[in-house]
Amino acid sequence: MNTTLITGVCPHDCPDTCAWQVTVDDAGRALDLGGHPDHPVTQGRLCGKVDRYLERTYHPARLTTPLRRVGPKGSGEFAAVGWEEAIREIATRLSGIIDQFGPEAVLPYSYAGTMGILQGEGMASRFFNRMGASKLAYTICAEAGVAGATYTLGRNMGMAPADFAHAELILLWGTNTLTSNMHLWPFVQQARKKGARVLVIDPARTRTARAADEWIPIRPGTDGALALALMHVLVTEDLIDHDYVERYTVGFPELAERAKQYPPAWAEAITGIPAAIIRAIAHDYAKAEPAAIRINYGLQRHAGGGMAVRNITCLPALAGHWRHRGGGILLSTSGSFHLDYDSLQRPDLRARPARTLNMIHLGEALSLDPAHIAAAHHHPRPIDPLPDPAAAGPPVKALIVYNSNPAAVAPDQAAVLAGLRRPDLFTVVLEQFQTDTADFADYLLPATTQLEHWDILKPYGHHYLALNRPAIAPVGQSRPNSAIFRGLAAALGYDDPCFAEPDEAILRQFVASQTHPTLQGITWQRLCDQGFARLHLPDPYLPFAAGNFPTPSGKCEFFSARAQADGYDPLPTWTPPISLPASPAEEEALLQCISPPAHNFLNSSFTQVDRLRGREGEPLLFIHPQDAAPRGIVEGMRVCVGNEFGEVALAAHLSPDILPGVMLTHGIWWRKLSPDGRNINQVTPRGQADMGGGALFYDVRVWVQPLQPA
Ligand SMILES: Nc1nc2c(c(=O)[nH]1)N[C@H]1C(S)=C(S)[C@@H](COP(=O)(O)OP(=O)(O)OC[C@H]3O[C@@H](n4cnc5c(=O)[nH]c(N)nc54)[C@H](O)[C@@H]3O)O[C@H]1N2
Ligand SMILES: Nc1nc2c(c(=O)[nH]1)N[C@H]1C(S)=C(S)[C@@H](COP(=O)(O)OP(=O)(O)OC[C@H]3O[C@@H](n4cnc5c(=O)[nH]c(N)nc54)[C@H](O)[C@@H]3O)O[C@H]1N2
Ligand code: SF4
Ligand SMILES: [Mo]
Repeated sequence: MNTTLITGVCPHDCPDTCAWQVTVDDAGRALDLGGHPDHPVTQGRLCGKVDRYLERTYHPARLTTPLRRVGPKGSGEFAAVGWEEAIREIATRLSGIIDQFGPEAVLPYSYAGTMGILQGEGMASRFFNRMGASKLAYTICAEAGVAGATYTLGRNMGMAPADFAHAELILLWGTNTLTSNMHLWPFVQQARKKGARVLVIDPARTRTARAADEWIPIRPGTDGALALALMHVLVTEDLIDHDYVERYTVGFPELAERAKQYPPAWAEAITGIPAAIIRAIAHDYAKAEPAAIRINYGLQRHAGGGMAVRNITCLPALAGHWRHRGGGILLSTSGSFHLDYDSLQRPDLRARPARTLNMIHLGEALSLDPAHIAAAHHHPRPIDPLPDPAAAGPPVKALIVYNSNPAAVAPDQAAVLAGLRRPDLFTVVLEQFQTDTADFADYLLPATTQLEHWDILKPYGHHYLALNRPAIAPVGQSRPNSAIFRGLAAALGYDDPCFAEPDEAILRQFVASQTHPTLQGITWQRLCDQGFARLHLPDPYLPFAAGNFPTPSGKCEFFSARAQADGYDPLPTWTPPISLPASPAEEEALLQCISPPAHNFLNSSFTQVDRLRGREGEPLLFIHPQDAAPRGIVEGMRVCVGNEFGEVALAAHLSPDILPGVMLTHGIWWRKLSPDGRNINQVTPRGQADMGGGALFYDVRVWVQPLQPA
């Protein structure tokens, strides 16, 4: 039997963006999938989830035909319908809504089911721009931290992952590397072979913490305080790289004064980390030649998440670590890519401005109460006003969901579900599977997987752009998102030639249209030949070794005039989370609840793959024995977790690996695969982080009690 090898790339929302190779037989069936051996970050290995990608692609529950709702809203009862009919009927409904309520009554809702530039916000943006639909602020994951990092560094950019191999000290801070960024780990191990120490700062002793040299347990949402105390020690004990600070930073005198207010003893009371340990970390950090920090988005899902990242990103400049290979910080590499999306997304097709609704306020956005709709308007900074309810715009009458599963992943779940249940809301879902959200669709349209369509992927954990070629024909009647939006555009009479362009041509044109020097030499031909290409950056890449911060001042901004103009303290400061207990009584009654990624799922994707769900078992509550005992909770018991937003049932697992006062459950289970048909986003709150309009997924206060007598 002849087989061919086709190069592609993992589409999932993960910093690693692995290149893969698919083995396809003569009959066009994919037989095997593996990590690309030549990709310097993938290094021939995929994670345990995507190793199973063929099981997902050929899953018996894949959606293979368009479906029209036949049962009540939310029942998930559908009947097959032809593509032509489905597209025609959807276009008719949308036209009616636009005629009556205006195009802003249509809300697209999407996230990173695929991070592809085309199947993500490529053709979809063209379509919604031309329509004039409401815009969506993509805040569900990273925006607080992005804003915080940007005030300090100028862009959300940092070290190359491979350079972690050259560090003497590595702080894995709010990141479960072995679970959510496993391709960084080999570089961490290389550093350790040369003697580096690895500390993990996390409320939980994760598998990464167990594999590291030391676990530094920290109370959720208090990383900003830890960073201030580290700065205090660096400043008061003069562990500063004065030459670096003088040449390449602004605001050091003000920062030094500020940091003096935050001694380790102050931070001990907030973070739970003993002052002596904070002092020791500061000394080790200053002495290392150099030290590297990996922060991930876990630590900014809090009310003070933006400021926490702002504070932490000041550290490498104070100690001068940016000078050296292996020194600095990595939150994301996104800001190193200077891709121009205009020719792809065509903002020029929008005839007039439209409101922007924040995706984490979906529940409020779907309300019919103008006050709630007003509250859903994107207002990322203190200076951004909320509109008067009378000016909030029309109710959302049509919701078009693609690349996301908001019924499971969005906070304030009860409000989201109430919105999705509205009989007058017209909901279209583009999906590969019948997710929790798909159950609420009026039309459910089958989408292709990454094996079946073209795309280009921009990673956020390294510097290699990658091309994905389709390896097999679409399964069943499924179509790429691009084709579905093309069809809807035609049915609505959108006749701009851009709606007729085929996928491959769009991508080819996208590559050709890039002009930024970092993209120099990345051609369509090269992507076709090699599958991936490194940005045109020096090798090794030390972005801030000699300053060159892309801030307004060109320096690392300890003092940020831009932050001040946006309504923030211009200096690093302490912004507490909302979940810290306010009194001893609260401390006794309530726990802080965090719900970080499960090892075997990717957000809510892969929960339907039996083998992976089997490995996770069931939705668990990790609780310290010290917190379990007074509540009468024993191992394996069913417990109820709740607060003013909602309740969810979990199975208790008593563990010393979670800080007392904190509970942890892994996300994100489909509600319908959970014992009580709910998931942890029943308790994640309404409200937003200090910056970027980010979500508060790990800034949650809950009570926990047995569901059954002991
Ligand atoms: N296997 C797997 N991989 C994934 C994902 C997945 O669902 N599964 N999700 C992907 C996505 S969307 C993203 S955004 C990324 C990153 O996703 P992140 O949410 O950053 O996930 P983690 O890297 O697991 O980091 C979270 C870690 O931070 C800890 N943590 C929670 N609150 C705090 C805090 O206040 N302070 C500190 N110091 N630590 C805290 C948690 O216990 C956890 O160990 O991962 C991606 N990779
Ligand atoms: N409690 C809690 N909630 C969280 C988090 C948490 O840590 N705790 N993490 C948050 C974070 S960081 C994120 S990023 C969000 C993630 O939230 P989402 O981006 O919604 O991620 P998924 O749940 O993986 O859903 C993606 C969906 O897209 C579909 N999909 C994939 N590819 C395609 C395609 O090509 N076409 C179409 N039409 N569909 C496709 C998949 O089948 C899947 O159902 O969740 C957030 N929610
Ligand atoms: S999910 Fe992440 S680690 Fe797994 S294959 Fe995709 S990019 Fe690689
Ligand atoms: Mo995310």
